[in-house]
This record gives sequence, structure tokens and C-alpha cells, in this order.
Amino acid sequence: APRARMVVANWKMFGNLALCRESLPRLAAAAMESVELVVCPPAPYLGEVGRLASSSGVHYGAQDVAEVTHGARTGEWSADMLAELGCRYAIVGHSERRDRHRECNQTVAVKAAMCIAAGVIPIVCVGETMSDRESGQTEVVLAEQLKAILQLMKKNAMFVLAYEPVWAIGTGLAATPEMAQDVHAFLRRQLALFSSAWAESVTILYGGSVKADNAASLFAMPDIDGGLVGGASLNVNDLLSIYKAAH
Ligand code: G2H
Repeated sequence: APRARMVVANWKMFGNLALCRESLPRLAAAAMESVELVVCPPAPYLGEVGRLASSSGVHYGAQDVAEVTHGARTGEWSADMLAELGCRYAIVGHSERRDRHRECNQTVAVKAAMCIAAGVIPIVCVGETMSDRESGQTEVVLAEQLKAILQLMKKNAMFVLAYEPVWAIGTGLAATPEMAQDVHAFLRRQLALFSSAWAESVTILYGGSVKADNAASLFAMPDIDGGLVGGASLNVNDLLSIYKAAH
């Protein structure tokens, strides 16, 4: 089967109940089987998004998950809790968490493994900083980020990879389609070291200033299977344009 294409809305810490109630019915009306549409709202809205998405084609997920199954962890939630709420996905290792919450590659890998054990598909984010890129370290950094994940991942585990160059996040400065394609092809070659059939089946999303006007050219590249969309996902019209561009 060809690998899944998808557009994932990462609301980050934006939105409210009104946005859930306005956007979900419109997304539900637009969702088609050919490309998955996924909404990752702030965790307090997952219940409401789940109710609104039920029996529609829209999937939903969290923006993070704990690295343990349970415990005295104020302010955290487990992969099992997400599974119970019907989350199909959880984003892990977003650069905002790596940066602000000091999440290292090992932590991100454990979080991904927690998701897989609970039946939640992790959307694992990797990406280099501008200084990594300028010093020619992009591939070294990405290989390092991926290595930790692959060591913990059961072979053939369902996961989604998201390439998010840190310098492109929220800056309006997206990678060019060619730049992103080069990295996506590199990431797929790294996955192929593990298993080549599996590498072909893994969805690799691009994230970082995806907008309605650059989505189509990014998604046209052979190894870019969709997008992880932050800012533009808060506007339902923009998100729907981006979703259409993935077809
Ligand atoms: C990258 C992306 C979504 P934005 O973080 O994860 O955000 O589209 O706002 O750059």
C-alpha cells in the first residue's frame, strides 16, 4: 500500500472552545480518505475535539505525552490516557519542547515508544537549527536525532516523521521545496538502513511556515508526504487550502 499522506494541524497554545466548535464541523465536511486530516489542539480541548470529530474522517492527537506510563507527574498525561480519549496521534519532540523543556533525543525516543505501546501513533519531530545548517552539520544532527528513535522503535512500528527545520518554525521563512526534499530523501535513506520496505511506508511530513501559498509546491516533492502546520492551521480556510494542496 502506498504510504499515508496527511496534514496535521498543530494549534500549539492557541485557540479556544469557539475555534473547536467552528472548525471541526468544517474539517469533518472536507475530510477525505485519500489524505488524513489531523487536529492537535491544546490538551484541555481534546475531549471536545474528540466529541466533535466522532464518526467523521477527522483524526486528532495531542502535542506531547509523558515518558512514563503513570506516576506523580503533575501537569503531565500518559499515552494510555490519550488512547482512551480516542487520539490516533501524539506529536513528540517538537523543537519547542526540545528547546523550552530541555527534551533530549533519548527522552523523545522514550515518548515515542510509550505511544507505540499504547496504540497511539507518534509524530516524531526532528530538525536542525540555523547554526547547524551553516556549519554543515544538518545531516549529522538529523541522523543523531533519528538514531535514538530507531533504537527504541520496534521494527515496522507505525510512526510518522516530521522534518521541521528550527529556523523555519513560525518565521514565515519556509524551506524551499528542493531543500526540504533533499532532507526528506536523506531521512528516508536513514530509515532504509533499518529496513528498506519499512522506510518506503513511513510518512514524512514537512513543518515550518507551511502556508496556503507554499503548500502545493512542498507537497509535490516525492518524499514529502504532507505537512505539520502551526500558525496557518488556526485559520480554517487556510488549513482547508493546505489540506486540498496535499491531494
Ligand atoms: C512548526 C510548525 C508546526 P509553523 O513548528 O509544528 O509551526 O507552521 O507556525 O511554523
